[in-house]
Amino acid sequence: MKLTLIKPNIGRMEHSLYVDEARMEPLQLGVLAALTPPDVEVALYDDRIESIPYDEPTNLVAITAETYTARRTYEISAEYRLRGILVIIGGMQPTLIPQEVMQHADSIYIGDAEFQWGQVIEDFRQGRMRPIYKAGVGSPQPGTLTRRDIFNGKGYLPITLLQFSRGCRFACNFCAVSTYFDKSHYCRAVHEVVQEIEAAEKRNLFFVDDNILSNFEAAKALFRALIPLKVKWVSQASINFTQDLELVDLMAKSGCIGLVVGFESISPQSLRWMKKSPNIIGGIKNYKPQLEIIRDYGLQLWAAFTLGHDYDTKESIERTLEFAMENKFPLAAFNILIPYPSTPLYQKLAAEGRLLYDGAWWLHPEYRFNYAAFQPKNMSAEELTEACWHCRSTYNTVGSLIRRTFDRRTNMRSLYRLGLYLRYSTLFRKEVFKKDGMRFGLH
Ligand code: B12
Ligand code: SF4
Repeated sequence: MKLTLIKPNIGRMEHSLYVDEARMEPLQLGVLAALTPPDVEVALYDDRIESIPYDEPTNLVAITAETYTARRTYEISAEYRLRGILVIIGGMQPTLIPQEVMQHADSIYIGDAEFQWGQVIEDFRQGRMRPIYKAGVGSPQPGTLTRRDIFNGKGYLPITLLQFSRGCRFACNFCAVSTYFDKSHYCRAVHEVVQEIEAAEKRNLFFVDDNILSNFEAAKALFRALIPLKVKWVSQASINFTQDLELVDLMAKSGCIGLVVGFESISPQSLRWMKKSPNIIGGIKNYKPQLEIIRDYGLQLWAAFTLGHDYDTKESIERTLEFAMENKFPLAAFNILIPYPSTPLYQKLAAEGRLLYDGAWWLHPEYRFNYAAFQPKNMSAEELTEACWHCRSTYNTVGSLIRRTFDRRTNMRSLYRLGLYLRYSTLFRKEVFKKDGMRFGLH
């Protein structure tokens, strides 16, 4: 039996194809391959880099789908089904909105692969694959090491993706992760993480945890185990971690060089509106002392903002940009607030009749990457789109990148740090300009 795994691209630029230059290993497909019985031949095709050989013989196709890649996923699925090959779609999108995905696949998989993927393969072999597999969510990869040989030769960034935990205990109203994991956080056995690192060839790690510091004590146990491995790692976390200096110290000692941190907004009203509780604990005036702690430890931040909440105005968005410039975050993402299906934000905007593009913006032919998909409270949708673009483009001018370079406590801390900053800030700058206004799907 042969199984073909597919990672879809988002789409294409207006006048040419889009090649993602910041592409990383698709970890979920490495996990799926590892959970597949060893007698099954596995092939991986990454639509972000290569053409999909639809006519190459295969028995079953498994596609991983997010909301942004849904449209392209359905195009790929249609091609295979036209050739009589069964397609199963799993991941974020079928878990958030199964009724839509079901229309585009022979079978859909809801939840984490760990729980029922073995059953799917068995059912396929018996010729009785079910239309829906409803699995749960839980700890990452119990007893399973990611299969990384399928990533060979694809030209991914030289960084190993892995997970210590999944989900997050907080309940931000816009967060698809909070909906997927129902506000829960699940950790993997520390010794299995260590095993995974020892098996990987590279020592630069990206823990793709949704919030690696959701549980302080669990995180400390991980960091203690990482110290002797002498790795360098980045991950994602909520800002409240600065409350526990032992945690910050262990993090730095274990090789943490940077984090994606969701600041989202500098307005207390907006933070309350979106239920971003980790940022409200102790009050927003804390950003300044919190940032001092982070800088003392030399952590290079990728600050993430979401713009368009009900208390946001054009002026508050401008102030957010100024806040980011003042703090010289090595990277900053100015994301337009996006109503992902089934999130509390989506339901609220739908109830208020404020969704644009007929609600399913991700499928609408007129929708483009980084466009506002709802009617904001204090400006028009076009003004919000424009304000976010203004932040993104201003933050990423060459002059702005140069000004941020000379930060003694972060980028200039060592040659290694400087190299990282120069490499990734220029790479992501390029992506920012390329992706804006991208079409979804290829056709
Ligand atoms: C790492 C990551 C990235 C990396 C990309 C890594 C890469 N490989 O290229 C970077 C930082 C570049 C990135 C970029 C973006 N990301 Co991102 N990213 C993630 C993150 C944190 C982890 C994904 C991951 O690898 N998880 C580990 C694997 C093992 O878990 P998994 O994907 O959940 O898969 C499990 C199950 O879902 C299931 N499963 C998955 N697929 C399949 C398929 C089958 C057949 C089966 C049976 C099961 C199955 O089994 C797996 C194992 O249990 C997720 C959060 C999340 N929890 O998903 C966000 C997330 C996927 N990203 C998101 C977004 C919005 C983006 C961006 C669009 C951001 C932006 N504005 O530019 C971009 C572009 C994404 C794209 N498709 O091109 C959103 C998507 C929301 C949605 N509703 O779809 C998420 C959910 C974050 C969030 N908080 O909302 N991202
Ligand atoms: S803290 Fe981050 S991961 Fe957790 S619910 Fe909020 S946005 Fe989602």
